[in-house]
Amino acid sequence: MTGPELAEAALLLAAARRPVVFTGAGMSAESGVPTFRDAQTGLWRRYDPQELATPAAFRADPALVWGWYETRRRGVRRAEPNPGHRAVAAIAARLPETVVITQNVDDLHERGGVPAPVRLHGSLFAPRCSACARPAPLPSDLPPSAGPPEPHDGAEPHDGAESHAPEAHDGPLDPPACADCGAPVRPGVVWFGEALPSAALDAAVEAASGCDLLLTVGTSALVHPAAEIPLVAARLGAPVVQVNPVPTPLDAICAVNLRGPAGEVLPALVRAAWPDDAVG
Ligand code: BV8
Ligand code: ZN
Repeated sequence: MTGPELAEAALLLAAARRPVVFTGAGMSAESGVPTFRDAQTGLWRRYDPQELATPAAFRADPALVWGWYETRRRGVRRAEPNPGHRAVAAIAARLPETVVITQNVDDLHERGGVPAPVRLHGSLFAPRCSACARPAPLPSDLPPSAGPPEPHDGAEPHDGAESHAPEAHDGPLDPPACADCGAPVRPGVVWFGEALPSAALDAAVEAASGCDLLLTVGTSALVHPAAEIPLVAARLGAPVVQVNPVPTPLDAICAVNLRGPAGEVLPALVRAAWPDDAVG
C-alpha cells in the first residue's frame, strides 16, 4: 500500500505520543481466524455466532456451546500472529504510552508482542466456573488421568488417530466441572447481553479520552459498547485512522481510511512513519 492516504496516516502516527490501537476480528483474519462475519464452517455453519455466544445458549446446551469454543480455541492455537500484529507491537515498542484495546478473544496480540492488551470481550484462554467464577484449568492443562494431552505446538496428533484426543473432535463437548462447586465451566468471554468487565471498559474509555491518535483496525463497529471507543476519541478531537478493506460506520469520523488488509497496511504504515524502523 502506498499513496497520499498512507502518507497522511504516517504523519499522524509519527506525530503521536499516546496512540490507541483498537482492533476487531479483521486483525486476525490473515492468521486464519474467521471473523464474526465469516460464515461458520462444519457443524457450526447452521448456528448464528450471536446466538451461540449467549448465556441462554449455554444454559440450553452447554456441550454445544463449550464444543464451539473448544473448536475456536484449537483453531487459535494453530494460528500464528500475522505481520499486522507485529506492526502493532512495533508501534507499542516505539511509543511506550500506546494502549492496545481489542474485542478479539484470541491471544495473537500477546503472541505478536503486545503483552497486555485491554481485553473488552475476554479470552478463549481463561475458562471459569459458570456458578462460582473460580478460574478453571484449560482442558489441555488437565492432569493425564483426565484424558490424553492436547497437541500444544498446533501439530496434528502424531499418529493421526482421531481416537487420540476427544478435544480433536469438532462438535458438542461436555464442559469440565468446577473443582469447587461442580457446576459447568464456561469460556472466559463476554457473551451478548452480558456486561463488559468494568476495569477493561474503564481503561479503554480512559485511553480513548486521552489519546492523540486512534487507529481502528479490522472492526465492523457494530457491537456495543465497544463500537463507541473510536467515537470517544473523535469527540475529544483525536484523529482517527481506519484500516479495513471495506467501508464501515466509522468512515465518517475518520481523518484517513486505509482500504486494505491489516497484515499489509500496518507494516507499510509503520515503515512510512519510521522509515529507519525495519518492520515486516
Ligand atoms: C451488553 C466475545 C448489557 C464472545 C463478543 C447499543 C446498540 C445496539 C445494540 C446494543 C447496544 N448496546 C448493547 C447492545 C447489545 C449487544 C450488541 O452490540 N449487539 C449488536 C450485535 C447489535 N451488545 C452486548 O450484548 C454487549 N453487552 O450490552 O450488556 C448489559 C449492561 C450492563 C449489565 C448487564 C448487561 C456485549 C457485547 C460483547 C459480545 N461478545 N465477543 C465470542 O467471541 O464468542 S462480540 C464479538 O463480535 C467480537 O468480540 C466483536 O466485538 C464482534 C465482532 O465484530 P468485529 O470484531 O468487528 O468483527 P466482524 O466480523 O463483525 O467484522 C470484521 C471486520 O474486519 C469487517 O469490517 C471486515 O471488513 C474487516 N476485515 C476482514 N478482513 C480484514 C479486515 N480488516 C482488516 N484486515 C483484514 N485482513
Ligand atoms: Zn464453581
